[in-house]
Amino acid sequence: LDVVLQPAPALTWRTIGGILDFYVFLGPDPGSVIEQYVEVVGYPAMPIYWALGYHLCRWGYNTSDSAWEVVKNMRNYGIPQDVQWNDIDYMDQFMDFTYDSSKFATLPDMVKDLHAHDQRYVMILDPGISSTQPEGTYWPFDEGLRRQVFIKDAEGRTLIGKVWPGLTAYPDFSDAVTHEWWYDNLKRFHEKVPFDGLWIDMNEPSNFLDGSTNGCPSDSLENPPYTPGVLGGLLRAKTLCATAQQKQSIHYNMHSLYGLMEAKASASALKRIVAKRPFVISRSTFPSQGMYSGHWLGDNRSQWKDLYTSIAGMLTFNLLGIPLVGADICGFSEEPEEELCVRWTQLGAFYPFTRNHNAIDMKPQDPTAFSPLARTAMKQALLLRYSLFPVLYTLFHHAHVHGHTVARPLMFEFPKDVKTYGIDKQFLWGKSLLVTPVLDPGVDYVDGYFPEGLCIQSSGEELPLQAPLDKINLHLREGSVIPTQTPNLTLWVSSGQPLHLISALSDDGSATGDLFWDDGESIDTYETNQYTYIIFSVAQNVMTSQVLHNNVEATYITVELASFYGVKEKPSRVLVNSQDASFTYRENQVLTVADLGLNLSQNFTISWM
Ligand code: MIG
Repeated sequence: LDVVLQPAPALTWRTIGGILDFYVFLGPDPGSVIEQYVEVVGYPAMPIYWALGYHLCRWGYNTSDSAWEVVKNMRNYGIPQDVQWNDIDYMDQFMDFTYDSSKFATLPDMVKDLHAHDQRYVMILDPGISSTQPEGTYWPFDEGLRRQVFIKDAEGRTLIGKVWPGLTAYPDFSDAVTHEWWYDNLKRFHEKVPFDGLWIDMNEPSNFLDGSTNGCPSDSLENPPYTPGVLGGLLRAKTLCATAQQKQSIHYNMHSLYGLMEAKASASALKRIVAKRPFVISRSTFPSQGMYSGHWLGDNRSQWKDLYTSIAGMLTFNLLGIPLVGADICGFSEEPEEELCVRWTQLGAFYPFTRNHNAIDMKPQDPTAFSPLARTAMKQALLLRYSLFPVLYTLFHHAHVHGHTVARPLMFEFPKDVKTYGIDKQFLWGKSLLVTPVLDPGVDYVDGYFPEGLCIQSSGEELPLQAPLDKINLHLREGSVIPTQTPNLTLWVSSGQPLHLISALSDDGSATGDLFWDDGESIDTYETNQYTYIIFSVAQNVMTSQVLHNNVEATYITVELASFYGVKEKPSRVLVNSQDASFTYRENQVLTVADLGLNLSQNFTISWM
């Protein structure tokens, strides 16, 4: 299909097939439109906790040792990293479910070491299965043939295309038999390399040939009366023949669903293998994708304009019910200057899915590859993200249960302020955190728009903000409470730290916030009542923590510190659960109460007079 945006406020929608379901979502506000849409297509999965940590990847680690070296350097510099990835380099001749036993001989050891440090491992899989190995030497193909899992051409022969391993067959994920075969392959490989998540690429599906080794038949499906504006001007260009046969229908009708169905097979296999929430990141997506996977925005460049457009990309996928999304930090192709990579890591620290990824033959661009100054700035940005983990995790809970956006356009929170409609250089996390990244080279300030009520003194104005190279501007909206934690090198460690509650009081002295908490990895904790949910509210000099739902898992963390911004007069007494407590008050209207030692699973109050 193609969709054309007209100069008038109108879209022209041209599709050449499929079953068309039309819905009109009435809102009335933008956030409600998205909730209604997500209710139809399916709520996004609750991510496993480490999905929200920092991911490092590249194409062109020549050996497992070179990837491992980066992991060790990250640890030595104290830079947070939850997940190490591998691209197609790890495979034996680019074949799925294999690894190169010479260059990647130490891969199992690296994975063991990652696990010993509470870190995780994710590797790439492409759908194309090598079809040219001697019989009996490559189980995925032999077994796939035996079970008839591959897409067939119009004449019923296995359709052969070409991708990284050479000639390949394509699994038909519209068939349940294929899901079982995919699971068996993953399980066998997991016994050799105990991976934690999957990166599924090339699933448009992508083909270096047009159609197949035999081209495609010439008929009205292959050459419809109208061809949408697709790459190459032909339906078969760099993909499979429209006439190819899948279990549920011809490829003509199934094409756009390939990535969705592969994600579904991958998520369900992972669930069975690791018995935890599956982590899958997919290049191709379709409505409902958020139920099975997240998404990265594909091949970008190490350029300032790609840094800027990544914000719109991230926000768009949040509107589509796929909130676990991010662009390749520091850019995929080309090589970033250090300043760009610092600014990108700062913005990337606020992508819901935060991964630095790089193309083959480009020089390293992970944080350890840069000067101490740049490295430190990147580390600060990532520590800031890790300190906000309770906020981010709670936002994903609301995405999962209500269809809320995680990264959110300003207009969602301020739909009456028309000045917010065109803003694509700033965004929010949920309703209360405003991110204003630097998107230009050579500056140490950035202009930000502050709608009325976003900041204590703003009446809706543009303000210049200081932004030296080691800072990203983050503003907490008045009237909100956020839970934070002392960051650490992994989310496993930092998510066990005590909470620090930060309240930004509105002019009338009120604020609210919440926290969703569970063990971070079990499947369906919300659905099976294995979670804790807490509401924080401040009004008339009293903060109340109210436990609305309680489960034992959350009791191991405590609330250590509470700070209140916008307390207009110095209190004479502070009471914690009616007991006098010591406190500090600063002239900039900040009241801090430390050493609280409060049990998170019990209601408490902090009041001042
Ligand atoms: O033909 O696996 O978008 O992230 O590094 C290129 C190699 C295949 C495309 C992905 C990119 C990945 C690359 N892949």
